[in-house]
Amino acid sequence: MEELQLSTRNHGILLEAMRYAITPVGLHYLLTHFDIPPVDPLTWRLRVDGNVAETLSLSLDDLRAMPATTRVVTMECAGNGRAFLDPRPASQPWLLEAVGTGEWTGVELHHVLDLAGPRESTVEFVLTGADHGFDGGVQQAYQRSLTLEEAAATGVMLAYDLNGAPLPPQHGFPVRVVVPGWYGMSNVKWLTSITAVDEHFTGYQQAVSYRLRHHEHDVGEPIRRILPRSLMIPPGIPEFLSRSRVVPAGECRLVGRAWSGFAPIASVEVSDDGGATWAAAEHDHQQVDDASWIGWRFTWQATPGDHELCCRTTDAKGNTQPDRAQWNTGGYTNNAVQRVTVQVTES
Ligand SMILES: Nc1nc2c(c(=O)[nH]1)N[C@H]1C(S)=C(S)[C@@H](COP(=O)(O)O)O[C@H]1N2
Ligand SMILES: [Mo]
Repeated sequence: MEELQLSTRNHGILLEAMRYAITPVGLHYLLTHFDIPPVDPLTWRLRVDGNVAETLSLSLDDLRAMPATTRVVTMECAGNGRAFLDPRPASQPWLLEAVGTGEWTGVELHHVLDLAGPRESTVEFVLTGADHGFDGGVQQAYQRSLTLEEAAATGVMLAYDLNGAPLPPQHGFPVRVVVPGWYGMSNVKWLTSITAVDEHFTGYQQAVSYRLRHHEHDVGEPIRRILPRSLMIPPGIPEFLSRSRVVPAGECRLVGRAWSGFAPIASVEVSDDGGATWAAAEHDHQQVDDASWIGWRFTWQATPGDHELCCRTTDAKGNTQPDRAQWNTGGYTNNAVQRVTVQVTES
């Protein structure tokens, strides 16, 4: 019941929606830990405080008057692929759909930080959302931090528009953080304050959750950048209940997307025998944005019988996708290859 409750609130992209280079807003995946908080855009202010020369209180108009930037960013939840792990860590039971690509417009974070003037001793900025709840037994606002260096990177922004319109409530209205190339948890929605601090932030979503731990007492490693992944749009037509695919024999066009938060995509490969043999797919070489997925395509000669289609990608730094999932306590960063079972029928 807990997994069902979460999965009805937090929807994934429908894989066929990967046909759009920019995901229509209602098809972008969604992950909300607590409740969507009520926000009045007229009285809303972003507070910039803590270890700064000048405390700021900025309205939405103030932010919109600052230099604007637009980035096409593929966002993926760190828990994408969690449901394939065994035993399954209890949380949002994502299969492979916790991904989407948005055209985000906002003001780069460093412009706002420069206005406040962080003091020399500042090490991090704590980003706080307006939503509250309990997680791991701890009452909290949703909070994450970025180091001085991470916050100053180009492209890290406070976004107020998605796909050319104001953010909808579920994606963080009126303002959210966007950290291109990082897993979803860093993109704090419903931002209310940025606090400069002179020591590392140890809040729940930073120091307890979102760490890669191999056992309960493992201190673990923080999760940051998105590991490479490729996904195909399942070909043919589905069976309603099992979602298994039926494809007529003959030429079958496979298309999909590939992304990595580390480096540009170097290759995409396809297998029709469960990963025993692989063939190179054709992929886009021009990326609209460093942080955006690319398209790929492959012409498959579908022969009658049952097949397990797989795809995998490798980025320019040599990061690739494993055949099988690596288990960890939180069920994070499982970028194992996608497997799609298809039944090919005589045309
Ligand atoms: N304030 C706040 N920000 C948040 C979250 C949240 O629950 N509250 N969820 C995070 C997680 S885990 C993800 S994956 C992304 C999801 O963003 P989306 O719902 O716009 O797709 O938002 C992140 N930012
Ligand atoms: Mo997430």
